[in-house]
Amino acid sequence: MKMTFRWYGESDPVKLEYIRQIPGMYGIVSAIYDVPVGEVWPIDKLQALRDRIEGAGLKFEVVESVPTHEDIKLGKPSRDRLIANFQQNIRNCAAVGVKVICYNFMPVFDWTRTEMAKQLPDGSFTLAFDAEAVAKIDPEKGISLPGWDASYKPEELKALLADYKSVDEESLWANLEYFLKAIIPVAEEVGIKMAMHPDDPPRPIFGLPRIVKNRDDLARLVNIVDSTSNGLTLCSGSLGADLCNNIPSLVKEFGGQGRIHFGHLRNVKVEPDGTFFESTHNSCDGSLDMAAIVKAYHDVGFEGYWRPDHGRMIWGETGKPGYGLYDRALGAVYLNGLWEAVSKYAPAKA
Ligand code: DNO
Ligand code: MN
Repeated sequence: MKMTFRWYGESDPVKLEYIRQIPGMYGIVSAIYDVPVGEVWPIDKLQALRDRIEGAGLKFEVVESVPTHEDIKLGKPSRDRLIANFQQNIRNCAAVGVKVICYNFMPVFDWTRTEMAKQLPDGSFTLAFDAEAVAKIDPEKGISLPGWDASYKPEELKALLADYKSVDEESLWANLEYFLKAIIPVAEEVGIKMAMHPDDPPRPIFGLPRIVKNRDDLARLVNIVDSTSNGLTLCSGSLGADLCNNIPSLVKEFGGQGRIHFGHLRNVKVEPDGTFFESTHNSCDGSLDMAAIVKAYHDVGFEGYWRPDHGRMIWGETGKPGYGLYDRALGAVYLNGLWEAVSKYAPAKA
């Protein structure tokens, strides 16, 4: 297991030099943020990013995310040009030493929350999702969500939602299949492992289809192209927001097949109706047994990358919700501790 940390580039208030000081930190997960979605990331920008990260004593082997243009998910005629650009991005990432690319196939919205700063009894702030509040939102009347309000103009969002009216789960699967059949051979050729991030939360929202929610979806996805380059980012917090998903058994099944390349590790406190908040990483604070998850990774001999996923905002920290330094650093240290314990006392199964 190689521990990594997400970094948003020079504008990120969390400095690379601080990340370097987290014990056991191997590398940085980042992306090119100033190229429009669907366009090619220039190789010199990627080289500069790699050199900056390596200059700080860390590795740059994981990209999160190469965004998937909506026209690819919608199956529009423009997708062929956009897929060719995505293929070029895979090649360019490989050229600078990237090994894993995280991406997702969620229509319109990536992660969805109803609250960006829910205060917990200990005084910290966290991201939360209220299932009832989301059920009450009528997409026809406009969707206002914290974290997404600035992403689309109201009329853009309306047009996009109208486009998705003709896309149900099966047509989204068909569009994914078309995409995977085009990109996975390129990834294989240049030695990149593609790692699909599951839907967050793992349920349809606002009438939009979501297809990467549970064990059967993951199995269908990896079978579309039978290649280790067609793999997963197993996000414990995203999948764990559905209490029916058993994360250790998903790690055993898909990790055992060599299809998990990237683990997002975080904990969530979940109610039966799917309402949840992001807790500390520790098992005692959330609904997930993090020790069991870590042990499952160890049992399958996991050699890929991990990162602590979102953290709470603590110790007076401000900045991008979920992506402060302190709680993610505590998460990394806790996860490294669990890993050391299972490595010493529960040797990997052959
Ligand atoms: C949530 C986060 C996601 C993730 C993207 C990856 O759990 O990890 O926002 O960054 O979905 O494409
Ligand atoms: Mn995640």
